[in-house]
Amino acid sequence: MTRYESSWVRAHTNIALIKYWGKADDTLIIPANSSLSLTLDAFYTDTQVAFGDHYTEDTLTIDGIEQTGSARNKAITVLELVRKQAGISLKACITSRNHVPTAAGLASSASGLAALAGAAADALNLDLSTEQLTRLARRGSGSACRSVLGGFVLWEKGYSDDTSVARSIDAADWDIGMLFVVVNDQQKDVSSRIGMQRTVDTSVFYSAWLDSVDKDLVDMQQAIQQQDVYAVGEIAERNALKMHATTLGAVPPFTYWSADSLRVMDKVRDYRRAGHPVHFTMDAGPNVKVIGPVETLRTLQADLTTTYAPSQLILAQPGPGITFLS
Ligand code: 2P0
Repeated sequence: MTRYESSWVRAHTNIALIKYWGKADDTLIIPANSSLSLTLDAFYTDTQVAFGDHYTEDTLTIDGIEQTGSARNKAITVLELVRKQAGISLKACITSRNHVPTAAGLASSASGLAALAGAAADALNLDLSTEQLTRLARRGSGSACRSVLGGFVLWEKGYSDDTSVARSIDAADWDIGMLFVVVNDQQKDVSSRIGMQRTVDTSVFYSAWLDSVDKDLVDMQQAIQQQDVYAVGEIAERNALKMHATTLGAVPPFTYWSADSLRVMDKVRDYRRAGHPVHFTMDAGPNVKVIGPVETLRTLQADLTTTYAPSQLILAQPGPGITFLS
């Protein structure tokens, strides 16, 4: 019997401060713009992969539930790439555990595909560099390349498979955190993959997004270098609002916001008016992430317990890149 088994590999989720929104190449997952994220400690995925001649098909089990559809397909894309590199055709069994606080609804393809890239390469002893791992993770899901690394991570859009890579730009060992306000833990109606494709193809606002995102990226890098939490939040908020504006110009139009999202945004603005350096960002769903100094976020978290259950308010701090556990 032939069997190659990986270590357990852990990858944390990341939240973009400058969003990835649109692809230049759908197959290679080369983005239309560079993006920048913060890897966080609160949510992660542990994954192990085994390749063996006794497996008749590739399987992906997350928290004991066998997956079909897009989650499995993304995983198979990564498996195909490592099989090709190793020169084998063995099928694989992927076992994943998502460590996401109960009901958070934040299970992310970013941590999942990053952990899978690490584990699949490890199982076949491919000895990839960190940069190569970011490229492999990217092919599974774009944002996954940023979860290979810790702290603040820049995903250079590049112009080819070799040049579209993520790299760490700052360890984030200063006072910045994110408070996740989970207003809804249901599956979203429009997945990010479909949503960004529809926006690129049909939104009259998409060109305005592309025209301004590079400036936001330059400003953000400067704010990070200066460890200026206010500026980081301000630029992230404006960048997120522009990304979300593009969805309203798509055909058919859509939005990831709910009435609850707007209420949380108002609360953050109230806090800001009261002198607290907090801003928000949102992704392809209704949950709001508040950016600010950790103690301020703790106060906001306590305040919001009048409206939300403790399980809906999760405070995260900067987290590490992928780790080999055993
Ligand atoms: C981001 N999002 O930068 C942006 C902001 C959602 C909104 O990356 O098609 O799941 O697998 O490359 O990585 C989510 O998109 O999409 C995402 P694919 P992915 O975080």
